Amino acid sequence: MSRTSMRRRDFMRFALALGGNALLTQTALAEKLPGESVVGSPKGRIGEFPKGFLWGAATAAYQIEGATHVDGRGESIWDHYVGTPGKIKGSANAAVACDSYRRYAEDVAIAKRLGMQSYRYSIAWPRVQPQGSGIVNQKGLDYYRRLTDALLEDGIRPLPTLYHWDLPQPLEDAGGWPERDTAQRLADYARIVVDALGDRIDQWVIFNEPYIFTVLGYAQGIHAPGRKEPLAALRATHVANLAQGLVYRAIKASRPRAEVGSAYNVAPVVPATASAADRAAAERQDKFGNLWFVYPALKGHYPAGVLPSERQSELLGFRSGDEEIMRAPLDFIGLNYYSCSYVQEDAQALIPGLGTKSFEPKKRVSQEKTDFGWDIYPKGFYDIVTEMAGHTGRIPIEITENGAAYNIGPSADGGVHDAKRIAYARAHLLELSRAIRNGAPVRAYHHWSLLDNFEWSEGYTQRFGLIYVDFENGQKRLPKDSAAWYAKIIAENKVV
Ligand code: IFM
Repeated sequence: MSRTSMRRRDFMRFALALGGNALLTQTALAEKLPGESVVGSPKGRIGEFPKGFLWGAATAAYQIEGATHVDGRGESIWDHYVGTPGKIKGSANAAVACDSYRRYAEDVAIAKRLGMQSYRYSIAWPRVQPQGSGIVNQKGLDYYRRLTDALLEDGIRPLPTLYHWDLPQPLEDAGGWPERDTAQRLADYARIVVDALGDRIDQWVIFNEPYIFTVLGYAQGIHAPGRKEPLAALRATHVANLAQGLVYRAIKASRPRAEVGSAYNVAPVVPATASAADRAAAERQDKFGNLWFVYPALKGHYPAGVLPSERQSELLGFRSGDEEIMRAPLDFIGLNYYSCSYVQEDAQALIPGLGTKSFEPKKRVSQEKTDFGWDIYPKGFYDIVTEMAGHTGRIPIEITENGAAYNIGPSADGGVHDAKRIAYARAHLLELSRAIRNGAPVRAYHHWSLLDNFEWSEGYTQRFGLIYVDFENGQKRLPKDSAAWYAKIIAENKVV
């Protein structure tokens, strides 16, 4: 690494440690502010963010890189799944996606131009370990080193996620996430990555949305690997929790000073009707959807009242000693917020959240929807960040994703006028600033996403990017109006 980038990296570390109360790590807090609670910006005005707040954007390897058969990358469950007819809209695949494996320098340059201070990306396990165990593919590690160094050169904090859903297919062939051994495989891979790149990365995210890849992948069957096995899904949630603890310790063993977090999809849960049964279902779903991967890490146990207590161990495949394995005293918590979720009691399902019965809520929180059909509910952002901070206390929070799909293309004047995305982000940032003012220790915000990209089962039909990507014409990038607007927010550290 060049001396310049070292200096910039030291600066980023300094900024993270000293940029305001909300940026202090737990250790720093213990040293510097005994007994004082972490607060965001109690005196700030709504719409203003604390000094040192980090602004950035997020992406994920499978959604942007392409090059799925290049430089020794192995097959992932998503490569396998997209090959199954009828699974992905438009029969799309991610073989090229945004072509970021080749164009990463251009993407980093865009992030820099917009003034971003943090970039969340993910590392593809099958690029690093094509079989999911054993042989390491040096070319894969080299790619992430190049990407990370490009960010550091531009003074942007690298925030890699170790697992954003691309399980190596050989591990699925051996049972996948319901299989206990997968937890140790992830920890081994994490150790390889952190040993290789830990000299230049200070913060690591273990998982992206463990609820989604276990429940949608193994119970609902609408994400890879496409299994509809609710009991296997429950076991998968437990194995993911074991993995979270093992990976936490693998990272700390390699780099004791690294900060380790995980990114959770969170949503206020709204009962489909006012009936007692639906309200009880919503309460259970709040614990399952929002806390199922947080409690094991921070407290060493599952939230009570989700599974029947006398059957919980059997249903999860929980063994004595697992309490300690799952523990991961995370240094920061990542939250991804898009909308609320609705829940109806489902007598057929073990947990309402594992059910697949469709229903229409009696009353929606909002009549306005994004192009994906998700209710626009900015107040839910305030509510859930506040609720989660109530559970996680003084641990710093990073918003690891927030954004909206609006499928707006270039106009005749050549611009992409996505005023709707600006309105969505503005309303959500105002609510976030309110949550910070109310004491939530939030230190960073990452917009999802930097680029339009491969939106999983939706293929390329949902555009979340600040940058338009022309998938028909060589993946050309075109900044949308929202990109210019976001650059102003970053420059002024407040909502404009
Ligand atoms: O694209 C996804 C991302 O991979 C995980 N969080 C939600 C985004 C929008 O659906």
